[in-house]
Amino acid sequence: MEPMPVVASDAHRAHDPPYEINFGRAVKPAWERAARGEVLRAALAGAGHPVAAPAGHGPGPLLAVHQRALLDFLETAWEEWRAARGPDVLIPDTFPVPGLGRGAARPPGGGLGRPGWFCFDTATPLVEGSWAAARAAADVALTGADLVADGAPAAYALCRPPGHHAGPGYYGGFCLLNNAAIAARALARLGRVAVVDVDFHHGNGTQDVFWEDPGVLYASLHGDPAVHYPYFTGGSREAGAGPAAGTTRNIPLPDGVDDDAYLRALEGVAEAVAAFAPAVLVVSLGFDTFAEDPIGGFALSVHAYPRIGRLLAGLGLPTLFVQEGGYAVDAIGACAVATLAGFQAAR
Ligand code: SP5
Ligand code: ZN
Repeated sequence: MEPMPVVASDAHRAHDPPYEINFGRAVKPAWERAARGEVLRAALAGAGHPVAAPAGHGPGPLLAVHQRALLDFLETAWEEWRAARGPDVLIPDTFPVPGLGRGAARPPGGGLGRPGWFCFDTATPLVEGSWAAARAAADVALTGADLVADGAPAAYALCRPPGHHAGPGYYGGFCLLNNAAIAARALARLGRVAVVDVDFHHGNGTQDVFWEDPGVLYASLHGDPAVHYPYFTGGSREAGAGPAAGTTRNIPLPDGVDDDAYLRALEGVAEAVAAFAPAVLVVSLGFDTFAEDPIGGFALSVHAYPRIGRLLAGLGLPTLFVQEGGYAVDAIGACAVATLAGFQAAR
């Protein structure tokens, strides 16, 4: 079998914020840094995966997921911020919590106050190259989706910045555009789509995008939001709404879960996917489940990843892997290679 194709762009390198803010403290270097993309690419290329550049897909597929106001903001944010004499890292100063400003008819006009309307945390800094990187990451996911739609059994989209925390009208959680959601919407032309999210964190953005979409199943295993980011979403009672009630599945897991416990939970997700009978599978693939990850709370060993790949391959679906988190920079290359190897060995 031919090694799974990888899609990657160099544009991610220009999104390399010097720090982020966690709990009021500067984290330097930022967890989500350019080295992650370089490490993943080198490991996959070294393992024999062919690496292709993305094709531009224009704004259409982005607008199928995100509000124009968010896209316009992200495109112009840097220029506006600098024109208003903002410092060399764009992090919001003020957030409009319910009761403060959301009742206003529109976001504040250009300037230093605007970012808080669109961004929901302090850990997602923008720098000059962030928009170009985010656009390229979405194109990477869309190009991977095209490969799968054109008959490849599977493809891996090396997206950076990641995407699953970005929602229709907001960004945060290191994510600017929701690459997996954008790809899943594009793949909906093939029929029903399942999105399985194995990043350590709940993909609040992806859940939000598909909350009322009965054609897309969103299923996520993640650290308990009672104690982990993004805190406000990912509870097991959140299941979708209207015609899509039941097409969102959240399985929070306790800290310290090991390979066997995790794989058992993923087996349950696979059963839900099979019951949904999708035409295609999108995997939001994070390696922050790894025991040594600096911000995750699980205890997976490297041996979990080929098992995850094998289990997902067992669904027998055309599959697009979309890279999300994973911050143990020395380990994520091996995790990625192992996941894809496990998947391919089972096919
Ligand atoms: C895509 C993705 O994985 N986004 C995650 C965003 C998490 N941002 C907040 C990080 C908070 C770090 N808390 C550190 C706890 C260390 N024990
Ligand atoms: Zn994560």
